[in-house]
Amino acid sequence: MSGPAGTGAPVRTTCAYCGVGCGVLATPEADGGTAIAGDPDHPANFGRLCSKGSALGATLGAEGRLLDPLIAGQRSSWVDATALVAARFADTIARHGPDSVAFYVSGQLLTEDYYVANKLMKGFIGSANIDTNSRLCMASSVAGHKRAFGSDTVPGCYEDLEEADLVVLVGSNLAWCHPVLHQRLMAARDKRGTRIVTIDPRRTVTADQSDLHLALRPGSDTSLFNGLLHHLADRGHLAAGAIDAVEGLADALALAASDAAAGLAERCGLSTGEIAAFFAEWAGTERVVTVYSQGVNQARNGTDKVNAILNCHLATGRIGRVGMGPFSVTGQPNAMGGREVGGLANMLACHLDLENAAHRAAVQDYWSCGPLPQSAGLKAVDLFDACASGQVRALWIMGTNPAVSLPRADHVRDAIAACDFTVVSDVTADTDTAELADVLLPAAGWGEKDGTVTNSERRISRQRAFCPAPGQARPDWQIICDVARAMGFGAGFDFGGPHAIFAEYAGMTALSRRFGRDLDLTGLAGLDRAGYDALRPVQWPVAPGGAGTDRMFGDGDYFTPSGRPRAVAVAAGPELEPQGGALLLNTGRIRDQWHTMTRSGQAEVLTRHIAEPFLEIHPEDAARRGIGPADIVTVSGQGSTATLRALVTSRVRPGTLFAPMHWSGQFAADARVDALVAPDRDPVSGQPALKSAPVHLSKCAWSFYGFALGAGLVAPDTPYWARAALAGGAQMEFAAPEAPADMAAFFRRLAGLPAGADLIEVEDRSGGGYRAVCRKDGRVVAAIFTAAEPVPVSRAWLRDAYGDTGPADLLAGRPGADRPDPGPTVCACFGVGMNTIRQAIAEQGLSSVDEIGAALQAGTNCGSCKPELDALLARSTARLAAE
Ligand SMILES: Nc1nc2c(c(=O)[nH]1)N[C@H]1C(S)=C(S)[C@@H](COP(=O)(O)OP(=O)(O)OC[C@H]3O[C@@H](n4cnc5c(=O)[nH]c(N)nc54)[C@H](O)[C@@H]3O)O[C@H]1N2
Ligand SMILES: Nc1nc2c(c(=O)[nH]1)N[C@H]1C(S)=C(S)[C@@H](COP(=O)(O)OP(=O)(O)OC[C@H]3O[C@@H](n4cnc5c(=O)[nH]c(N)nc54)[C@H](O)[C@@H]3O)O[C@H]1N2
Ligand code: SF4
Ligand SMILES: [Mo]
Repeated sequence: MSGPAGTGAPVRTTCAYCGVGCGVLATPEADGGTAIAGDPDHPANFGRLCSKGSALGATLGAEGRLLDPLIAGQRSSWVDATALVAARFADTIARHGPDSVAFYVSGQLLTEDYYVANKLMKGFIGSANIDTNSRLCMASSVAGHKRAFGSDTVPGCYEDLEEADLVVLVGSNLAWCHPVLHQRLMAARDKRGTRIVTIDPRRTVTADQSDLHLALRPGSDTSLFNGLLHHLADRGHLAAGAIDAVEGLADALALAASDAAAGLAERCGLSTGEIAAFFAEWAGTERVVTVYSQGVNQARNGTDKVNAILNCHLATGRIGRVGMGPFSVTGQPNAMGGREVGGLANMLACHLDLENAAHRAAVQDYWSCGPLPQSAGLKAVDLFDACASGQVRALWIMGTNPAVSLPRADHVRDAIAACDFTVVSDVTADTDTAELADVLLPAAGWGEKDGTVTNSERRISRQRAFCPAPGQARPDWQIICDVARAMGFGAGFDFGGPHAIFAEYAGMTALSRRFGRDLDLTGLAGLDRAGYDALRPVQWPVAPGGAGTDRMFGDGDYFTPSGRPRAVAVAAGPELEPQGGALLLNTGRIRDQWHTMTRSGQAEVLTRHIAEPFLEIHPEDAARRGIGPADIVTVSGQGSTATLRALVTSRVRPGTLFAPMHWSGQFAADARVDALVAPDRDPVSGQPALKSAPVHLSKCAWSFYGFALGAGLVAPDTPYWARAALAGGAQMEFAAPEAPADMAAFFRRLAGLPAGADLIEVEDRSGGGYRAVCRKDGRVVAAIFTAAEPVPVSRAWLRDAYGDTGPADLLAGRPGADRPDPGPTVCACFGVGMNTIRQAIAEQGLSSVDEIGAALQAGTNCGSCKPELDALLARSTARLAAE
């Protein structure tokens, strides 16, 4: 395939974001940009991409990048930085032992990076103190898989969602978090009429797209699935011989029966009719896939939730066959790869066990290293506690932003600051975690480095470099190997490139085979550099001569000592109802941002969907506190606060709140919601309960609200602000208890304008409002709109008008009659707003997503907004019906 004239050939790579693992074609363009398209030949996406994937090209610029090693904030060289890191780690180990140092790594590292980090810590430093942000993400699924299957194995593949007749989505906002997989499911539904049930306390866009939404009481999933298990047994739906074939099933059934007898509907907060409908669908459909994600994993009983789901599939034999099975969808691009190479503190590489002496001896032999640690190292939350207490004295954080993403984040920030020596490897210069580092190491990012990732369906794909790394940035594997060599572990880390690391890792999986485990890549062990470069996506296990494996366990063989799968008797979950006027804070993701926004926050197209940190509040809870739409509210918990914009909606249950996890100190004044989250953990997996923090809520009775756009905006000195990227500048929301005395001075400071800059001002003395615009050479360079109440200006219209020659009536804050207000952006690819879509539906009588696409282009590129288009159609149909 060749690119258009004047451009390079497309490079096949894999998306940097979620665990769907879509194939991407990246084509360098003559102007230095990169054209991004879905790879039609990649079996994860067959050419599709979502809004985040489509915008990857906009995140490749040098802006915001960390370009040089920094020691105490000063530019340095790799020679000096590597020597310093090696010396400080070696010295700390010599004085305080190997467990006085730790690595905290990430499911966003490539498998090769992960492999050498783990080899260095467990094999050569001799400590198991390496944990990963996957602890916050997949640990309960890993533990649940191991309890049930004897191994951390995802049984099925994406095709199963297309071949199923019923897909149950538990604690998964698939439409926003795994959009391309959701699109595949929707396309299959169009063909075969797949039924979809969503189980989520919140009415998400995914729930809108389902046949049945069970807005269960938070945390009651184990009871619901216990009830289902009991129902399946009661109505004769267990597989023939299941009681003997599945270890522990009798006990699981007994506990399920007693749980089901004790007021199931009441416990789950659902009607008996809803429960009966769900049970009947599940029982009556053989081809059922149960997809689950963070609403399951991130709970105090996350592992039990996982096993409650697995129990139902094992008991009915609906696993390992086409269109059936439990399916843990992974979050990060390489959450799976990290699990494979032992990135968690309680695992060895290749799915071998730290506690098993024979496994340890085999690994020691393969690596030619000293004795391996015999027990698990510190898990994420404990690891940062150990930094605070002085047990860990040297810490290396790679590819993750724990000062934002870990529970009790203010404590974590203090713990990192308190650690004697902290190293951070990142692609971004300014992150909340990077600010705390003694040494900052610039990593090569997506598009600049080579390696492999494994997606949710065990499929290994290559990420390939297509542009040079800026400044002195280097791939993570190289940074780690250089430090290892400087520590004197040369022979183990003399790799000529990621292909050599991959070959060593793939060869090592022979140990997994030898011990009867499933993680087998020996079919790829002989790849040379050319073979590695040409590697096509393949699902492990890959035995020699094999073509990979789509489904596991179809033969009924598991990896437990008995070879039989295990059902686990799980008790009802903990009562989550908070006491003393507290509310339950649920947290998660939005469609167009990725985690702490270090990359996605730079693409202006991705800020058009949602540009501010918000808090979903049920109307009853809002009314009780006098909170109106768009008010600013304070949420408090764990001795910390967050200041957010109120979004009053019945999408959340009364007594519960929802806030996105994305906003960091770089993008907002005070919106790090993890500061409020308690560090409660699942006792089996160590995964924190990030979806159920008790918090208090109050309204900020303030009288100064504003919105500004400009080229040089700086964060104002107000207790609320939120910044978002905008072509040629930024936009800023802000609010404060009182308006500043000198509004023009406030605007000049905010917009970075010279003292003499010409302003056109309008002041509304009675209403406390102020509006001003500054033009240069006829172009708008900055504008501000403030009021004593949340300012009702059209952000979408202003964003379009900004940088334009600027309509004369810009200060009106909304379009004149001749210029329609597009409303908030729904389709990010073509910038189509909600008002435009609503109007077209009404005026042109559009009745399907395809018709909207034909009329407005919305939804015709990446398709991520199709669920929202469908919801707009449904609402307008409902309105017509009501008229
Ligand atoms: N756009 C976008 N996509 C992403 C990411 C991103 O940052 N942005 N991150 C990726 C990563 S790393 C991950 S882990 C995945 C996460 O993907 P998801 O798990 O789908 O996303 P979340 O929004 O974290 O949470 C899912 C849902 O769990 C629900 N929930 C809360 N409590 C309960 C409960 O007690 N029971 C049930 N049944 N549900 C509950 C929440 O209301 C929420 O809607 O997304 C991946 N994809
Ligand atoms: N309240 C709450 N908290 C949560 C969650 C939740 O649902 N609710 N979800 C949890 C989950 S599932 C996850 S996965 C975590 C995610 O949380 P984090 O991992 O902390 O979030 P990211 O923003 O993805 O951080 C990745 C960092 O790596 C950098 N980076 C990107 N590419 C590279 C690279 O190639 N090399 C290096 N060295 N650095 C790179 C980025 O700039 C960024 O700073 O958050 C967890 N925290
Ligand atoms: S679904 Fe979107 S974010 Fe996830 S891998 Fe595919 S393109 Fe990337
Ligand atoms: Mo995650």
